[in-house]
Amino acid sequence: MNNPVPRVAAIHDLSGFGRASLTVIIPILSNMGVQVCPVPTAVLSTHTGGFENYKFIDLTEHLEDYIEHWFKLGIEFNSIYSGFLGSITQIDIVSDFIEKFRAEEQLVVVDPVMGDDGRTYDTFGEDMIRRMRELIARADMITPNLTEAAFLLDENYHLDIKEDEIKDWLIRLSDKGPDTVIITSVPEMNRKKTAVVAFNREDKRFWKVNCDYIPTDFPGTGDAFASVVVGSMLRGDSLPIALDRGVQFISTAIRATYGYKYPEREGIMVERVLDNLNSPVLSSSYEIF
Ligand code: PXL
Repeated sequence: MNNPVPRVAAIHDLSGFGRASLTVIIPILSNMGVQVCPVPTAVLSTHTGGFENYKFIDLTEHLEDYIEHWFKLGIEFNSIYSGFLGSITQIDIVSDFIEKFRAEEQLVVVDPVMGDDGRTYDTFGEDMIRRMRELIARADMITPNLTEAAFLLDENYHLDIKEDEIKDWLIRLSDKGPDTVIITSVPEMNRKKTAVVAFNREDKRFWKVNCDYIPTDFPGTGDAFASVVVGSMLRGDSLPIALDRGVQFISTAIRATYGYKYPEREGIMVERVLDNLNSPVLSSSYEIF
């Protein structure tokens, strides 16, 4: 593909306040030298994590024409990256988008945003989980958190998950289609640490990056993490280096935010740490497990 600046089609909502979805994805990827072309699935006044009575403007009925225009223009994407989706129809639209715009050497990333801490988000029901299981089959890479991985596999979410079990989950998720599976928010050492684990089907290697557990739960961190990984892969980094960059960025952003008495629902102070995206990755971080 002949794009001097790598180009990603980002299929996500735009939540006006609270730092989630497109409001974190665009600055992160732009800062990493990637052109973001949003397919805005919905416009919300805020994200749904901790705000009530938010305004939700569903754009589903407009998406077909929006996407058709891009198709007629012959736009080529180095990556297709989807996240929070509002309905079964939207899951189907992502699936069709992938089919339409599939190209050689392209990275299709599905972040199966469905819930956290063992629960689904307000808008996510059993029928959507079933459809999400089908969508991930079309992806090259998926980035569920531990809760979403459990939903995708119809397993019990539990915090005392052992190494053998998480390896089994990684393999079973990749058996569903994606070459690379990354699971975030995996508790380690009685919750003193949190790990990101990954498996690549091609070389059959398992990777792990640990970070200190901070007792907080900022919305939008999954979007920020997946964006850094996408940006890093598009820059040509290896999978474990992309994981390192993602974890390093999120840890720095959480630390930058946590020190203030700041409402969790407003998310991590991405603006304070964007510069870190272009600093060298710390050595001796990732490990094989
Ligand atoms: O960060 C995930 C996300 C994206 N979009 C909306 C959300 C959430 C999580 O709460 O509510 C609208």
